[in-house]
Amino acid sequence: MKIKSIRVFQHDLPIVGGPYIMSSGPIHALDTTLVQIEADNGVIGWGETCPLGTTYAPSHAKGARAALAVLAPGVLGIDLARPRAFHHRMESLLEGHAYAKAALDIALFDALGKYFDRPVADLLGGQLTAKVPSYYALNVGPADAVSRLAKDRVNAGFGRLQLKVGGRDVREDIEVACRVFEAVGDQAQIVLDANRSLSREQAIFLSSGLRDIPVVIEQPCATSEECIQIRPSMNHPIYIDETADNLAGITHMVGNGLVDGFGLKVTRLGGLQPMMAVRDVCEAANLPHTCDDFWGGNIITAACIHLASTVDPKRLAGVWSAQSYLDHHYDTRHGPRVVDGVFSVPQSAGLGLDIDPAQFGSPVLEVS
Ligand code: 0XW
Ligand code: MG
Repeated sequence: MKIKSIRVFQHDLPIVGGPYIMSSGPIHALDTTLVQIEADNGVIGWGETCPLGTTYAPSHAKGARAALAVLAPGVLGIDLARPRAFHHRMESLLEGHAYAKAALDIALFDALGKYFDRPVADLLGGQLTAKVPSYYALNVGPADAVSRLAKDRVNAGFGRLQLKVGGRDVREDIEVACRVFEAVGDQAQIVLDANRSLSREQAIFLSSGLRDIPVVIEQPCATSEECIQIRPSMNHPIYIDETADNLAGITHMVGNGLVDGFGLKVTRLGGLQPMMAVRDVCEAANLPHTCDDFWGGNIITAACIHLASTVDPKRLAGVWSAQSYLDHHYDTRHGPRVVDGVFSVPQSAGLGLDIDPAQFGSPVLEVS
């Protein structure tokens, strides 16, 4: 089953009910990239990558499409049934750009699942659960509004809330976290995600101000080293997200007991194939982690759900999806939807999506 052709599409994702506000400021719209792989037996697979703007991480939408223009011609003819050989070929073509390679990786697994008539989860070791918990990210905002939304989201079934903090006086973040805890108490796990924005001093001050409240603090500082340095001074578990960007670094942190968990993004790590290794390293050390991504539509969300279903539920910290900020599904019938705070794991072949490429207009790249 060899790759016969690859088409790449650009697609705008306006944020409804937005903007999405993190410590780095408001985000009003995103630019996603979709990849369609067609095999010589006619099987079609879809992938996606959607960086979070141009400054959140070393990735951006035009960079993804530029990388795919280098990769696509070089992977034609590759056997889709050999994901490791596929990744080796991509590594021989382009250094880095994991977030772009991930789109091809996800399309490979979608096609492979369709060929074998099995859900992608079964290609990742097999699902352990039929449903996976989602979690809700609350914008940086005033205590009244954030605590009200927190209560509403818990009432909607979310068991985990991610409070965006940073980018303002830390005392405001402490106030908001206290009010959210008052509003939801032990009905939800509360995570404070600074998205790298705090100094070590600010992070220690934040944790000290919340010493009596059971929260997780995610990526408080810009580097893993800073987060590791302050961890002994913190009153709360520390998760690493943005700087958990390669297997070797993650293995080092896990093997040396330097972190308490991870916010993991499938495309940041290069796709589902490398994410299986990260999942298994976390499992070996009994470390919790999410199965997330930067942003994206049905394809990215489905990929995260399939992977999450193969994670031991005791260690799955949740699946975040941008879907609640989007005004459309790529597949209106099968597009993943959160119901009572959980996603159902697709049981049909591949990612479980039936996507009409016409919705994305003409491809920006087509190789065969
Ligand atoms: C909440 N997310 C998974 C979505 C946004 O991309 C940020 C990210 C995070 O946890 O940092
Ligand atoms: Mg995070």
